[in-house]
Amino acid sequence: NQHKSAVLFFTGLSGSGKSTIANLVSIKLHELCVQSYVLDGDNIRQRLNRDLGFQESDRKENIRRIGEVSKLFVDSGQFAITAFISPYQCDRKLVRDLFPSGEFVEIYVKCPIDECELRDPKGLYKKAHNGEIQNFTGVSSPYEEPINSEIVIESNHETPEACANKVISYLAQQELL
Ligand code: GGZ
Repeated sequence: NQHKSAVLFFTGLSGSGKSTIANLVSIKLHELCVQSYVLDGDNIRQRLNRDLGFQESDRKENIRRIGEVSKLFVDSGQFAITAFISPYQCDRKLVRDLFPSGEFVEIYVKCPIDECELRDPKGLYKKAHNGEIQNFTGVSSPYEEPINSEIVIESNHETPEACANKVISYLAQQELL
């Protein structure tokens, strides 16, 4: 199966649905016999990046390392699918610039913060408002809205399934599949 490889760089608030959609995309790629690997908090922040917290400099270093790891995956011929908040425009650009044009696909999972707070799957927004967690994105730490994403997904208007299909369609259209 002849296909190119790329990084699918998801960005969005906590609770926006990045991981859910990223994992669905990975399943759909597998069905198309295309190898991918999802990088997320579980396999990166708890291991390679366990020395990093959530202050600005740590988030920057988090994203920088994720960019480098993604590059290794793409070099190996696989799709790297990353699901991190990545709140700063300059860090997203830094990762983008590691790749030839067309091999970096930024996917903004756009969801109003009210909706993310309503979902609050881990109760983190509640803790952020109580002051139990500091520097929480959208509450006490900024999220710079992406301005040049290849794909914008409004996760509060579409099912995760439809969102994932949108990504697959884009890849096919760009002849990445
Ligand atoms: C934001 C935090 C924080 C703070 C813990 N701010 O919903 P989650 O739990 O599973 O996703 C969030 C995750 C964010 O880590 P990232 O590596 O994606 O962030 S960044 O790209 O900004 O480096 C949340 C949890 O970690 N979490 N504390 N203060 N999210």
